[in-house]
Amino acid sequence: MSMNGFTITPTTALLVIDVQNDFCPGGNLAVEEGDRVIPVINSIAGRFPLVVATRDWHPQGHVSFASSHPGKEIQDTVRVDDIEQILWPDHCVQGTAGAEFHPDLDLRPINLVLHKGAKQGLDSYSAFFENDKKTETGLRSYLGGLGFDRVVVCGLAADVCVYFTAVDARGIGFETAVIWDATRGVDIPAGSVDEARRDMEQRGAAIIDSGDLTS
Ligand code: VGL
Ligand code: ZN
Repeated sequence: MSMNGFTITPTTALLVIDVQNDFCPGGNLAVEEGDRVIPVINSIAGRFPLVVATRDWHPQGHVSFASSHPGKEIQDTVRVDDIEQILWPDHCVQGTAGAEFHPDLDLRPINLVLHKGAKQGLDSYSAFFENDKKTETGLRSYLGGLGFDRVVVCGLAADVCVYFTAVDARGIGFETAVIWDATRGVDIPAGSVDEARRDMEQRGAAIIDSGDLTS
């Protein structure tokens, strides 16, 4: 339970992060209970005036794949262009079934689908900035151009892409909430989800439940 609420105003967008087969049970980078976020997201998306969904969208041989770094294993880290990169199993490869949205996600309320992580040598956890923290995805301009100044973040994973999206949203001045019952985390190392939650709160993101959204 949270004690917070968050109002869906005419300038509040929903950001649905990476609800893709590879992050759900049975996928290549499965998040425990990842599919449990879907009914929650489906039940709230229609209440928002704007919905943006992201897809992690990596080329084969992507810098974030352990398989691209001979001798390295999953969860090892490498430094590439001065950026610390955690290594993952091959996941969300462009055009594969694992990169598709989970079939239960209702696509009808989605206004924009943003593909991220498509550069061979640069990962993108956040929906706003690639992992160099400089290269924009275009989402800031898209939302700002339409007059949106508030975002509600949900999806996968709580301690990776949801986390970095919420942190960047705060960093560029968006009023921000994260829907805790509409996210699940990787939680490697154990405790990462709690730590991400605390850090998002400290940066001024509201951590709420879907039931706390008011219109
Ligand atoms: C993600 C690990 C690697 C995510 C993406 O969507 O949270 N996690 N790539
Ligand atoms: Zn990825």
